Amino acid sequence: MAQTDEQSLMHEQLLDRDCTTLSRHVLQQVVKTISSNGSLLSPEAQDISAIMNRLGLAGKLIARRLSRAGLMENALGMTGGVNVQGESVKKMDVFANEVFISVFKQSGLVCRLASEEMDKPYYIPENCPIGRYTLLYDPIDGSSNVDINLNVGSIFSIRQQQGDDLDGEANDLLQDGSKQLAAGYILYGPSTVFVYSVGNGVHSFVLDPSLGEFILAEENITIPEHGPVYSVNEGNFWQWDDSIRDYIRYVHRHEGYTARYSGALVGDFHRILLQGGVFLYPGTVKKPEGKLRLLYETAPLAFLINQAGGRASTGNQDLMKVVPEKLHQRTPLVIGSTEDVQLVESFIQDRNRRTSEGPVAAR
Ligand code: P6P
Repeated sequence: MAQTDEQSLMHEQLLDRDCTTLSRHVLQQVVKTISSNGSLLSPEAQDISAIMNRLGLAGKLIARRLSRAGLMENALGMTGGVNVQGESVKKMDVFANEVFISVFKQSGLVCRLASEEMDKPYYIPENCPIGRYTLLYDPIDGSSNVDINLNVGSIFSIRQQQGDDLDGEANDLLQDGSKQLAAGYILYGPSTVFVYSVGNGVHSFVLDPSLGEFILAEENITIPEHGPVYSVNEGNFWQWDDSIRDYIRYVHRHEGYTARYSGALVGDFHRILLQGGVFLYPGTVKKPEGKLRLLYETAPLAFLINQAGGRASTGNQDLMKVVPEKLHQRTPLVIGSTEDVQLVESFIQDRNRRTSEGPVAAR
């Protein structure tokens, strides 16, 4: 039976959507970014698109392993080792870390990789004369969720090498978040979602396993000004500053707030990006600088949230302005809807003010 015009239009639209793959979209975006603010020099536009495509391949390889891990020998559980963070290393952490390294070998794109799982940056010498890019990444964020089949993610940030790094210390990476060319994450959940920005909006893609392609799901994602969710590990309540406790008491006592916390930053962030609200990982007595790492966790997410119209801070400072002193530096994190982040900051500023004014004189 002949298709109606409406049916053929719908099929054409569906086909066009299925053809909006990650690599095609990134190329369109980086061309737009060049024309808007010239943040990417035209010869590098193709590079960023190719790098993003390789990151998509890494995501597919990790998603495939995660989907079968429960049936495979030696895929789950601990390695018995401890990483540079002092955290127990899971077999999936090691696998995912190696995936990112492998997809960039012979790519001619990425010269250095800096990872949560490696004390020092990993160099791919054959790429260095050609590709001046550094990939900073957390290969599996939230790995405590892996063995119980809950969502985990990978977080990435792309920077351009500055200078010749002759001492192999990659000290040129110790710059603020504005030096990021691109950032994003891969969320391994009921579906595998790839979210990225090259400085021209935030865009999400869903992996279509039947095509083996990430297909555009949502363009120019904008976070709501305010949302009901606050996402924090309240088990740390007694380790927080009074200002954070004051904020938590406020949301406990006021209508319209609900707690959601998965133990995996990428999933908690993704919920807030789409529905609004705030994620917090404040400093604690044991970790005054917080737990999350700046260069490959909080700075990439700050890049994204700014592109989505939200806000990210340490509680006291715009997170994109933090200059790290070391590769694995940690920062406190308050990130999400502008109104909700500013509410948290207001409790911190109020406490700072009262502390600076000293004890109230007896009247
Ligand atoms: P806690 C996972 O280990 C992680 O780095 C983030 O993904 C997550 O948000 C946080 O740590 C959870 O830490 O101390 O609440 O278990």
